[in-house]
Amino acid sequence: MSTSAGGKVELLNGISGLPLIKLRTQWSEAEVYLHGAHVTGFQKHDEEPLLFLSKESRFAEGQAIRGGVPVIFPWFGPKEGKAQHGFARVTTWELKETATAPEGAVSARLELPKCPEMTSFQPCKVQFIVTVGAALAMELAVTNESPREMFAFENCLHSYFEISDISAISIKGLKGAEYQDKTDGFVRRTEERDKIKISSEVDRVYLNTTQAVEILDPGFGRKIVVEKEASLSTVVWNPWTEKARQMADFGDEEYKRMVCVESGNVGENQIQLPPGETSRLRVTISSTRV
Ligand code: TA6
Repeated sequence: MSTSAGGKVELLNGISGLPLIKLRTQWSEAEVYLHGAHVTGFQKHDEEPLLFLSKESRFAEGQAIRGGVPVIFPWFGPKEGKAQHGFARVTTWELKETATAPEGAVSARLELPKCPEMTSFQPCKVQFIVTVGAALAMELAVTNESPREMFAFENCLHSYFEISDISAISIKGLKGAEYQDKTDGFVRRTEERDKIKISSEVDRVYLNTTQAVEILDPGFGRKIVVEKEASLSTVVWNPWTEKARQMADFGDEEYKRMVCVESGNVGENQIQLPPGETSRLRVTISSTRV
């Protein structure tokens, strides 16, 4: 499928033969696996990749892809006896529609099938829409199909960003936000820095913040901007050396080339969705030269 403005969408076989949607535009290209509705790549033609993907990532049923944008639903973090970060990212989604816009953007709409794990939850409909142009726009739409019950869930687009070096970057946009420090027993602190530098393991859940976040990367001469809608939580994570070594699907040195800035509603920001209503978590990732 292609447009007059050069947009093109193809369904291919990706790594390990997993179905992959390739989206190409005049500005950029992106890849989305049906496995987890997982955006594994987004790159503008004249730039370094915007998303990090581990060279050690697994591409297998039941395994989460390490990098890109894991879709976290319906819970964030561990849950007794269940897969960490929910089942959406390890389920094969259905491709419902692809579209090309006259100006050249292209999009794909995927739906989470009514898998067994879903039916043990509230009846709900879950869709993920990826729109590729000069920026990467993603929407996780959850509709509560119960006639009477509220639907309480967490959601998060767990974006891994490619950076020149962890020592070179700084993160702006979280000053004044309260966060839980997962490296220190979830103790609550307030972010006092305008520009956050990372020089050890960082795992922070910033709460009640709707601000856009910027990753300033002088090494790549760019600023990455993460804008979000219908999201109160921002998570910042870098595993650093010890955690990097412990992850089999992550290179020991790869912590230097990535940082996660994740957008969603987790913990006390979890969503309480009334019957019949739809939650639309939207994240737009863009970059500019600096
Ligand atoms: O979002 C940060 C985090 O919750 C970290 O605590 C770490 O567990 C990371 O997610 C990766 O989780 P995963 O299950 O993908 O290994």
